[in-house]
This record gives sequence, structure tokens and C-alpha cells, in this order.
Amino acid sequence: MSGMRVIEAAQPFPFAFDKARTAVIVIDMQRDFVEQGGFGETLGNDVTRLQAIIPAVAALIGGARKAGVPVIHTRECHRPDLSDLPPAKRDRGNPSLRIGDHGPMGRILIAGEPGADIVPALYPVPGELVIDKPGKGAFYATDLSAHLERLGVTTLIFAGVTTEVCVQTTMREANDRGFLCLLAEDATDSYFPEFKAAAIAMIRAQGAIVGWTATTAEIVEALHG
Ligand code: TIU
Repeated sequence: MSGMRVIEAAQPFPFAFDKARTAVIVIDMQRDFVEQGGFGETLGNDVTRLQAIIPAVAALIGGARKAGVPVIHTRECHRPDLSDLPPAKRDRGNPSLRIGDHGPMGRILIAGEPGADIVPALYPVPGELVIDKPGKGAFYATDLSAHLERLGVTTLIFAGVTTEVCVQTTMREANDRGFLCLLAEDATDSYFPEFKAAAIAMIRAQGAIVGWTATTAEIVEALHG
């Protein structure tokens, strides 16, 4: 049976992809970005608006699992000894707590700490890949490329936070590596609504220069069609 699918309503034009060569990649849905007391808040952001996308991300993950499409999760976090945290990143901005400091959910953005883990509503099931990454992009300094090659994946469907930082960086990395990239536009958000809108516009401008966008409902329907 052919795995070819088309999302007619995708922007900027219909998105054709092979379901058998597709993975969903959920970027950084960690407590440190969406709950109070974590990294997002320490950078001065209101984290509550990011919580609103959890149902859409859950619907996308559920649809992918039902369709037999692999779900890959990422976490932005660092080693406890901070050996993968460049001083230029640690000292960025003027946060109330820096990466590695002790906060209400453990050490900020450190692997193994409660805050660096994925929110319970979107928790990976056994067998799903979880990629820990020290940068904003999920390809930099990780083995994501090797896993995608092993899985035979050529299309990536993106969700997660934040749209213009880790999601967009990873989409651009993937686009340059030859992947077809589709963003689930209601399953991603930013602390800044205008940055989300701008990121979505720039991704699909110039004939999908970075990738396509579609709604979660359209994507799930295509996966099951
Ligand atoms: N995951 C991710 O987007 N990391 C960030 O640091 N995002 C911000 O918007 N700060």
C-alpha cells in the first residue's frame, strides 16, 4: 500500500509526503519552558500561554502513534558538570537564575532534573526516542541524524516550543539536510505571539523556503487517510 499523502490545505501550497518515511518531532515540551519556576520564566517570560498548546500537541502525538508514525521528543538540557554549556550561553541575558542554578524544579535545564523533563501530559511512551540537546537546534551535537537515517525518515512534522527559537532553528537545520519539513501551526507557540506569527510567515514565504504549515487536525486526518 502506498504511503503517499497530500495535505491540500497546507500553506503555502499542498504538502505531499510519504507517511512510511515520516516522523513527528516534538521540540522541548519541558517543564522548564511551560511551568512556573523554570528556565522560561527566569528569562522574564510569561509561561502560561505555552500551556495552551498541550492539547494540540497531545492530539498530534496520539494521531502519529495510532498511524504507526514514530514520535521523537527533544529536550534542551545540559550535563550536570556543565561541560556542554558554553559560557556565552550561560551568561546570556540577565536571568534571575542561570542554567545550572538551583530553582523550584531542581537545577535549571540540567539533564535528570524534574524541570528539564517533559510535561506529564506529553510524556514519551517506552520505545520513543528522546534526544537531549545542548543547543537550540536538535541536530547540533546530537545523534538525531543517525537515528533518522536508520529509520529511513525523509519528512519531519514539527511541534513544540518555542516557535521562533528551538522549533525554527531545528526546522532550518533539517531543511538544509534535505528533509521535507511541516510545522503543526496550532501545536507550537512562543512567549511572543508576534514572533510566532513572523516565524510561521517566514517559514512558508518564498515558496516554502523553510517548510510548510498545516493544522494538527489536517495533519492527523492525512496520517489516517
Ligand atoms: N526550546 C526553546 O525554544 N528554548 C528557548 O530558549 N526558547 C526561548 O524562547 N527562550
